[in-house]
Amino acid sequence: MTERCDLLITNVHAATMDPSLPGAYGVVEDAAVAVTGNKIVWIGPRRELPETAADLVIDGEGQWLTPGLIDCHTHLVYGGHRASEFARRLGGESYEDVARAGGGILSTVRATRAASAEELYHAAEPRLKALMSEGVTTLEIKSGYGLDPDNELKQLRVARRLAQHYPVNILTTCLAAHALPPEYDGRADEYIDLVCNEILPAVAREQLADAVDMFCENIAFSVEQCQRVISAARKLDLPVKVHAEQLASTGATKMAALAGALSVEHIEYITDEDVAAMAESGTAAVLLPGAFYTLKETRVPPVDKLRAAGVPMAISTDLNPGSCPIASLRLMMNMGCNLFGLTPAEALAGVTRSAARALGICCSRGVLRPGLRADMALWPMETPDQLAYEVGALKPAEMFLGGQHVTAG
Ligand code: DI6
Ligand code: FE
Repeated sequence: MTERCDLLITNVHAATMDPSLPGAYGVVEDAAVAVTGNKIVWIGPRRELPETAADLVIDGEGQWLTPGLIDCHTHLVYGGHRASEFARRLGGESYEDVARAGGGILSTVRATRAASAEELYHAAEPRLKALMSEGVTTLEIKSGYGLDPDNELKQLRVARRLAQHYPVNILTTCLAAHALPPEYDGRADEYIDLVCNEILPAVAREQLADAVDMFCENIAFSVEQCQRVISAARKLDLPVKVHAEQLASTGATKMAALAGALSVEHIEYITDEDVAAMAESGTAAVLLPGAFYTLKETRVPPVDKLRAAGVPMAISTDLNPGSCPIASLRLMMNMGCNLFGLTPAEALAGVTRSAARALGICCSRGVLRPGLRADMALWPMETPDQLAYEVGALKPAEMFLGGQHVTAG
């Protein structure tokens, strides 16, 4: 009997990233992939493909098919820029010095509050296009530069609007607990009350966020304050993520793992005990080598220990105006290898399967497997190692979002 499907891609090699297939990339050589609706319905060696009739057949010409890339941690909706802060840091001031002097995140808060939704939307577009042009089909966008009900909602609405106008999946995260706004100076607990009692409920009412994040750090919020934010998120049925141990060891990672967080992010300063807690709770690690590079950090996250403990390691841009104004997920893959010691296959897992874990969407994305979304990129390369090795010239030849052909960026 002849099977039917909407789209059939043949004559490709597939780096499925399916851990149940052999090898670090889960490779199927000389593969075929059948798609019906927005899902993959068959994938395997071409010679095993049942007789299939398709509305559209694409000859992949021996190129490589991968899951669409996932950038699981960005702050790409913001006003202004921080080029002058960059110059100050080059002159010797640290990121913390600048933040404590009222610059840093708070200077972007001033610019974001002053910008209209329309202005924020247009400022975000080139960043989004840059990510998409490199094969990104899913990304996360955090708020955190509004720090009051109106402006946090404004940022999240802009992120939702980008998703309506661009062929890309966008998950949004409310990061209202990112920094203490100036009007709450000296009253951090009262600001956390505002986050828990007003901002998060308003965000949930409008369904503007898929998750809640917080910056648990000496220059931001304490472990106890973050625990309150987590409880408020739980009451609203929102999963949590935590910016943890980027600049110092604080206990944030262990607290987040015990609270069942989806992911902890940055984590340069975590301990062995933290790694064990993450392995136990299934909390993913999100590694952000671009922030490490930009801030000229010297302490690397304990990749060997995370690997040995089987903790999924995602890699992301952290795209933001301060610690990583770099809109390239492929460069982050390269930095993940060169700066943090990942293998090229771990780097690809970090922007596919493990990034999906960090976003809580691994049942639908991040791997090429029947039943999952047909979000895919086709690359003119000879080996998937090239994705972490080359930056700049290697771009996807084709991209598919839910089985639909999309034009990158
Ligand atoms: N950690 C980061 O790397 C970003 N936010 C955070 O909590 C930086 C945000 C910024 O500097 O604007
Ligand atoms: Fe961040």
